[in-house]
Amino acid sequence: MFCFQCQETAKNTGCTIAGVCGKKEDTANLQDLLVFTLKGLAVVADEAKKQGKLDKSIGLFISQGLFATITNANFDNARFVELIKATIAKRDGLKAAIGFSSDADVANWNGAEADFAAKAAEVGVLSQPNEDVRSLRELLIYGLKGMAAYTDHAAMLGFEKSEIYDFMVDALVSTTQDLSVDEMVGMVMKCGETAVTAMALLDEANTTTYGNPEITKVNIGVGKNPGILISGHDLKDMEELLKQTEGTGVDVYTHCEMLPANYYPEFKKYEHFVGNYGDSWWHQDKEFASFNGPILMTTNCITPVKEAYKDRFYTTGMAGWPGAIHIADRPEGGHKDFSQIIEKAKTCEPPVEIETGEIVGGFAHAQVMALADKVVDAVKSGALKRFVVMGGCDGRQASRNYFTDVAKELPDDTVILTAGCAKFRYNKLDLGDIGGIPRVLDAGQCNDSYSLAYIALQLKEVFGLDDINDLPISYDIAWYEQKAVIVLLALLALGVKHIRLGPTLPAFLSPNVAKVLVEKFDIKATGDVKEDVAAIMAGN
Ligand code: FS2
Ligand code: SF4
Repeated sequence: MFCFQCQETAKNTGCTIAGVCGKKEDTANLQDLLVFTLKGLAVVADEAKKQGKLDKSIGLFISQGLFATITNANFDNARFVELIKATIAKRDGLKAAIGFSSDADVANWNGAEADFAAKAAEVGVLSQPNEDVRSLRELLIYGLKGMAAYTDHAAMLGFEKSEIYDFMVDALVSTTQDLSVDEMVGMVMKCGETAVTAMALLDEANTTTYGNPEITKVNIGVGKNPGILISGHDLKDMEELLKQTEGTGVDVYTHCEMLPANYYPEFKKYEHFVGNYGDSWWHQDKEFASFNGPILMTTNCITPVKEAYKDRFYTTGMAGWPGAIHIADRPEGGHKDFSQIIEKAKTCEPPVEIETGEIVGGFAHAQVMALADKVVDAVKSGALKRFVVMGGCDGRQASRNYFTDVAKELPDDTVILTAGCAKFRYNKLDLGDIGGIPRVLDAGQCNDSYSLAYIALQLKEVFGLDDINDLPISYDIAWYEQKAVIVLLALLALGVKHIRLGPTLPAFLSPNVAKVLVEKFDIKATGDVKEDVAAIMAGN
C-alpha cells in the first residue's frame, strides 16, 4: 500500500505498511482500485456528456464512490468490493447505452474479486513515476474527494448541479491523460472554483432546509435519559434521527462535526436534543465508551472501534466499519430507519457526564452579517484590529497544540473565525468578547468555511476594497483530510493569499508543486507561535 492523502501520513511521506488512521493494506488497495474504476467510469461518462446523454445519477454515484475513500470514512472491505463491482457495471452499462469503445485499460479493466489486489498494486499512487505529475494528479483527486463529500450532502437534501458533476468527470478524465504541467495546474485551480460552487450549493441546501444558523449556547453536559450520539456531517440523517427519537424517551447528542446542528432553528425545536458530548473525532475511543448509548457515524471521522462500544456502533451513508451495523440508504421519497438504534438506546445507561457548561456558536454568514454594523464599528474604532481564520481540522498530533497556543497568544483586539473540527482546540477557552462580539466565531462544519469566505467578500464590499487580501484578515488553517484540501483550493480560487497551513505541509506536494503554490499564493507552513502571531498582527 501507499497512501499519503492526509496530514498524519507516516513520517510525513506515506503510509506503506498500515495507515496511521487504522486503514489496513487490503482496504487501501481496494480504495486505490475503486478510484481507478471511477476514472474509467468518468472516461465513458465524458463521452455520454458529449452526446447529451449523461444523467445526474452517474455524477452522484462518482461522488459517493470518491467520498467512501476519504480518510476515516470507510474501513469495510466488503463495501469497497461492492462499490468496485457496481462501478464496473455502471461503466459497461453506459458504454453499451451510448455505443462507446476505447482501447484504454481504465475504460475496460474487469476482473474477479481475487484479482483486485494485484490490479490495485498496478494502479496505486506510486504507479506514476514522475513525482510532479503524481503530486498534481493526487492534489486534484484529493480536492475532488472533498468536493464529493459536500456534493453528496447537498444531494441528500435534493440539491444537485450538473456543472459540479461535469467537472468531476472532466477532472477524473484529466488524470488519465498526458497533460502539461500548466494544464494540470489549471485543472487544480478549476477544482477550487468548482468547490466554491459546491460549497455554496451545500450552504443553500442546509439553510433552505433547516434555516440560517443563529447564535446558540450549546449545552455540553448531559441529561438523565439514555441517549444516541450522532457524529459526522450529514444533516439529513440528523433530521431523521431527531424525528424518529421524538417521544421515545431517548435523547440525542452531537459529537464533533455534528456540533453545528445545534445552531439550526429546525433542530433547536426538539426538546430531546440535549447538546454536544465531548471533543473532536480523535477523542472518540474514550468518549464513545463513557457515552454508554449507541453511536451513529454519518461520515468520517471514524477511529478503530474499541471493544467497549463495538456493540453499539452504527454507520450509515458512505461511512463503514467491518462488523458494525450499517443503516441502509433511504428509499426514493422515504427515510432511513433508525428504529434498531433507538431500541438499542432504550437498553443503555444514560451518558456519563464528562464536562458541564455551554459553548457558543452559530456564526455562519447570515448571523455575522446581522451583526455587521457592530463588526464594522469595532473595526473602524480600532477595537477590533484583525480577524484570524483558524478553521479546518483537528488531529492527534501534539504539534496541533500550536493552534491552541495561537488562540491564547492572539491579542484581545482580534477575533478568530472558525469552522470545522479545528475549533475544538480553542472553543472551550474563555477568550472573552469585543463589545459583545465573541472572540471565537464558529460558523459551523468544515464545509461552512464557505461562510467565512462569504463574510470576507461582504466585508470587502463594506470597506470598499478592491482586493480581498487588503482586509484585516489572516488565515492560519489546520488541515487533516481531503475536505480541508478542497477548502484550501476554494480559498485560493477566491484569490486569498498568504495562508499559513499546518501543522505540516501536505506530503503529496512535491518540492516543485509546493514551490508553485508558494510563489503564486505565498502559502507558508505554520511555525513558531509567537513569531506567527507577530507576523499575523503585522499583516504578513
Ligand atoms: Fe474533522 Fe474529520 Fe470536517 Fe474532516 S471530523 S477532520 O472529517 O471533514 O473536519
Ligand atoms: Fe495514512 Fe492518512 Fe492514508 Fe490513513 S488516510 S493510510 S493515515 S495517509
